[in-house]
Amino acid sequence: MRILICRYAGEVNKIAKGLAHPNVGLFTHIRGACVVSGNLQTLSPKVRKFIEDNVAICQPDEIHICDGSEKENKQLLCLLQKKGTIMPLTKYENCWLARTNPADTARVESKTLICTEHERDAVPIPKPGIKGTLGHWISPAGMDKAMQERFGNCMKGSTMYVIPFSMGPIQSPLAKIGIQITDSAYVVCSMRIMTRMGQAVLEKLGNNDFVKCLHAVGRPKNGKVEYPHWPCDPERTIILHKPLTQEIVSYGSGYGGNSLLGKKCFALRIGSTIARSEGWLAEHMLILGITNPQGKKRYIAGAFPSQCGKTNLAMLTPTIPGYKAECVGDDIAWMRFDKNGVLRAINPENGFFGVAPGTNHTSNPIAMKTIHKNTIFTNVASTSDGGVYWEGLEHEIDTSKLEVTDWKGNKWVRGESKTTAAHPNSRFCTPANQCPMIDPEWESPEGVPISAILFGGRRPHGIPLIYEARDWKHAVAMGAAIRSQATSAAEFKGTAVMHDPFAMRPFFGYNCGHYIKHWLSMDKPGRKLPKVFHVNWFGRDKNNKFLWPGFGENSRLIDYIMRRIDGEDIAQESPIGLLPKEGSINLEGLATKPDMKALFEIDVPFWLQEVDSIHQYFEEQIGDDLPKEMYDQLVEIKKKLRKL
Ligand code: GTP
Ligand code: SPV
Ligand code: MN
Repeated sequence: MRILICRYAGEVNKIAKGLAHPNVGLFTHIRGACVVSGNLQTLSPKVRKFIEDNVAICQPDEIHICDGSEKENKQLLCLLQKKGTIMPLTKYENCWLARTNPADTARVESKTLICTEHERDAVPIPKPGIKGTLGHWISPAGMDKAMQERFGNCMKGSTMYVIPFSMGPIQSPLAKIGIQITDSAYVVCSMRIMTRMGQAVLEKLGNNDFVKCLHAVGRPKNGKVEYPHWPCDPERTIILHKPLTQEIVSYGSGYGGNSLLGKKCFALRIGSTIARSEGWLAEHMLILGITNPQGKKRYIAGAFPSQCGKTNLAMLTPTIPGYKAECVGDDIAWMRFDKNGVLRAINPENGFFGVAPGTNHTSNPIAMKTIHKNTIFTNVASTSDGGVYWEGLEHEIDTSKLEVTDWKGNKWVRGESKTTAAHPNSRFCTPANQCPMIDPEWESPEGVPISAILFGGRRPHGIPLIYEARDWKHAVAMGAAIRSQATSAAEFKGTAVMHDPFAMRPFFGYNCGHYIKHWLSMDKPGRKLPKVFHVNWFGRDKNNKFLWPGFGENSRLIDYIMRRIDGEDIAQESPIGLLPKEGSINLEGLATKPDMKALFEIDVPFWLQEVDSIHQYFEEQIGDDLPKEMYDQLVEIKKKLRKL
């Protein structure tokens, strides 16, 4: 591998000096910027204009139109290594570690905005005196101003990369194409893992429209770049979305959802607006295939907020005999009813951008098998033998025999250092097709049929392990009422329980009330609506210990769900929905029997308060934009609770 790196390093040098180039003879300049890779002449007029307009603003020195090839990838990795942005992890095959500026480690929800003419199209208007929590709005003039203040000359001295990418398998009728402009080679390499990227996408695109994505890492106004290997501008970071023109503009951050614009910005925020107008759903959901001991296969989708277990469930290793799980996607699902009334889902992504801490051979052996080649790790710790380390690997990596360097680059000693080795939002970016349990249908152009949807959150108290919606309206209310503890996936500190409707609070591309109405409208004659459940793996006992073992043991609930899909009479009425009848969850083989009473207790005072806070939240945050059916559902639950 080292020899290869040197060879490509040589090529990069030659290119930098203008001595050689793969497309020598096709050199072109746009407003003074030299096209160092790719052929501008072959681009459609629309793509060309998009590039030219942004070159005029950003003033890069060079333009690189990405072809997505292995060779290009190696050149960029080599360049990143030379700049000190990434370092090779020699214990594995083609794996890399990036350490970010410590001020750029997560999504910034407070600086993520939706741009529409009328505020109410983007966000619900909260009650007077209440601060809105369901997204942020910016006017078209405000967006123009924000861009003017940030993008002028922002790529001076840098290379502008042009990334053609497809969300969804390129040939799928459900796929959508975007072009991302960025000045970060790290983003290019990550987008190559997370999306289908390169020349094939341009060919599919033809002269059609595409989602326009502009990204720049930015520089602080005072010119002081504290971490030259990871330039960014945390103070002026802004992530803008204009659904009308299908534009995404992101400035100031190189991290995750802020910079890999195909993911949350396109597949969820712009995606949800396209989905509404075309009659489908763009959701923050994993997709899992399950085959039961009788050989019957079903697919299940699940919406849990960030850092609440989607990747882990998507890579489930069932502990109960006879079950087989296969993974279609771990974060995003695009779903639509087909002409037979079957809800079909595709995973628009091509890789996993998964949370590292907590991942180990016991909790997620599949992820561990996926990430040891062709993976970019960000903000994990490294070991002196060229490996990675994070919280959760204590029993697998003997750090007493190794030197550990924490995510900030400082020496770290287990038991002595006061800080964590890895950042809690440190991640692996790894190709989906390396996952040993990837579903044979994961790239199916028409999508996989969905039989059940799970909603869930991280709730230490009061919320049962599983309960089922009675009907579609109840199901929609269940999604709208999701609450979860804050995690480090965004800028929040602490673990306060927050409302997170449909696990989409940070990702709505339009007014949440209208979104809920759209969900209600899915109930049309002739459609086979999936069964809907609420799950909570995160209940805790008096000693703050998890009540449920979770991870592979969640297969016991998947088994229950499969049997419910088959119509087994194993559920019973309760005020909040259908609960499993006693003894209907298979606990065979569990060394320690969980406290099922605690896991399923309906504490009436707790639930009355829960329903009240949801009601208050709906009124204060969504008001008249919330379909009346949602309030009716809450009233109904309250009536039933009072009868207990
Ligand atoms: P995003 O990528 O941010 O959208 O997160 P995600 O929803 O994919 O969450 P992920 O599966 O990465 O899990 C987040 C954290 O929750 C990790 O630290 C896991 O170890 C932990 N976790 C996941 N599943 C379980 C579970 O069943 N029980 C417990 N106790 N923890 C879990
Ligand atoms: C999430 O926060 O839900 C993620 C990580 O999946 S990011 O890509 O940064 O949005
Ligand atoms: Mn996510």
